[in-house]
Amino acid sequence: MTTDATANDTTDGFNLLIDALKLNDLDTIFCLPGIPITDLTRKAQAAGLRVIAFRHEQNAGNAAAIAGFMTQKPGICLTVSAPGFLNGLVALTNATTNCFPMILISGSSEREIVDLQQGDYEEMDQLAIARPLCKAAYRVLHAEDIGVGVARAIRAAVSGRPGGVYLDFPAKLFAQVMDADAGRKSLIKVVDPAPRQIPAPDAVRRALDLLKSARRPLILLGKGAAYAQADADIRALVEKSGIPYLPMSMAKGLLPDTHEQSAAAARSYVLPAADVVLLIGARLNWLLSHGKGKTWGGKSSKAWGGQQYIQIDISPQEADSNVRIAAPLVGDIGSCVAALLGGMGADWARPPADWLNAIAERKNKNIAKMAETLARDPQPMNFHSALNVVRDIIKANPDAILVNEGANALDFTRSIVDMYKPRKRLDVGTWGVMGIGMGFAVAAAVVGGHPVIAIEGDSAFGFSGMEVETICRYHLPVCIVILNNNGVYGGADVNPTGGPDVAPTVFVKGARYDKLMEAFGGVAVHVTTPAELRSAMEEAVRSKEPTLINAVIDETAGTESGRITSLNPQSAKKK
Ligand code: FYN
Ligand code: ADP
Repeated sequence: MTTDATANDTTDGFNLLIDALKLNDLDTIFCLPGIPITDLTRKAQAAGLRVIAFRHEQNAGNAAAIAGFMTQKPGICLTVSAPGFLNGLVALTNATTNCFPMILISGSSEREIVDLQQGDYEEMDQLAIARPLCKAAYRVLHAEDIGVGVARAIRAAVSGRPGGVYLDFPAKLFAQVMDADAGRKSLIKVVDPAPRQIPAPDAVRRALDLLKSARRPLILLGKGAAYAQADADIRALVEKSGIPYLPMSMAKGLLPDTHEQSAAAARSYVLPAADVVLLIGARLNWLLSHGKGKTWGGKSSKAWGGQQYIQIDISPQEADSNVRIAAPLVGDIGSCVAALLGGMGADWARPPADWLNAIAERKNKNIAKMAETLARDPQPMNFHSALNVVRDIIKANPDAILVNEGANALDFTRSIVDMYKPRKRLDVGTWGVMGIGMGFAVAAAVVGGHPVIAIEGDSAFGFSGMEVETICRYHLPVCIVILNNNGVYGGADVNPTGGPDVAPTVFVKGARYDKLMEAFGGVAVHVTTPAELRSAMEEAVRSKEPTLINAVIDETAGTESGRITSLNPQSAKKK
């Protein structure tokens, strides 16, 4: 027992949970202290765990989720009961949607009171509420079951399709005492929590035959491919096959975005034009037009159709979710990619030159158009001129971790800022959710071991901005750049009534978010030009000091919701 047992060689729920986490190499807890877990946070820190306390549980949960994505070990989020649990539940659900492994542990009311609805302090049937929103949910009532509970939660979080797990700890469990030796024996060190899932040889053969038959093949890399940490084999598969690839946003960097086989700058051409698409850890959901070019209005565009899909996924039921999958390859990405590589003879033919040339033509046109836009230097700055600086900073610091959220701030960063290494771009993911920024930034700094650069829309930053204090408190190497255009999407809307209230999407004009960092002792910078932005970012990366840069952006720049403006239904004719 690594934690001090009580006098007559007994242990308790506090120590059993701490020891179960340590036994399974889970050394960091993201939390917000309060009833009934305050003492647990103190004991965990005293036992040598890293305890990172936040200002809102949603941010602690997001931190745990992205720590899971980055490490393949479930991130641990610890909250108080009821409202704290509910705040953490948003992150747990988002983690499950994104296939990030995390465990939300919440204190709760005693069963006998909850089940009789007798009106306890923060009474809530948390287990019942969590169950439909996460991958698995368990409650532990007895100290001798804590070892099993933690083991089940770990295995559920990382085996198969990773996801979020809820672990319910009624308050009295923490103080339950048991024999220390029996306690030691009750703990479980999980063996092989995420077992390899080897694809069937006939499925590998089917996939290779279809890929070999393609005239216009395309490889699509999703965040599952980034999570799998099979980086060398994935790169080998792309390069050996010679097939163009398209990275989804969190798969950027699996191969450098500047790679000659990247088709990212010809996205709208390659997706409908490809005849065989190899999906590696990517779902055919809204981000991929459901595999049929489904426009946001629900109509399928004529350009799509006729594609044949090969889908590598650890989830057997993912195939056919949107369109027919001609060659499902079920297994873990590492095993599936290795099997494909093993089956590709030395004589594997590269794709036809006309396909590669057609892609190069469109790619070069878009790159030239982008270069022209990036070369402009408007005053006030727009997204392009500011992000042209960020592009250079990331190129000079490829190990830096980029956190990104917003609408225009997200979409323009995705296409302008090239990534060079895997798992370095952390963003809004499958749900497109706002509010992940500071939780992701804290976790990236804590577990990533490199400086973090968070590129934030001013609206997006507002969801988790109070964690600037957390970033300063732990003195984390986080540089926050707020692309401040005075509102949600922009600051140019007006109240049509002419009344005193500003339009719903408009913020305080000229807000100085940098003052927030000043309030907590970090480095605060206000910039209005690319040169000022470059200098401030270079200093932040050099100094590794918590920094917030308030970058003034033209309030008319950008569109409503960025590249998904059409998702925001608008009245047929503007009044
Ligand atoms: C991409 N592009 C480039 C480059 N990279 N041109 C030049 N150089 C480079 N490096 C081109 C690309 O070919 C596209 O042009 C265009 O830029 C956009 O590329 P992107 O962003 O990859 O593609 P697209 O069509 O926007 O992707 C659809 C999408 C994406 C839904 C996957 O928009 C997305 O992930 N959106 C997330 C939205 C979200 O979650 N928002 C959060 C909250 S919204 P063409 O090929 O000519 O089309 C709150 O309101
Ligand atoms: P993106 O949004 O980047 O397209 P998605 O989140 O839609 O990515 O898809 C990720 C897919 O990867 C999920 O279907 C998930 O089941 C799968 N996945 C995650 N980890 C692995 C793994 N290790 N092996 C195989 N598939 C995986």
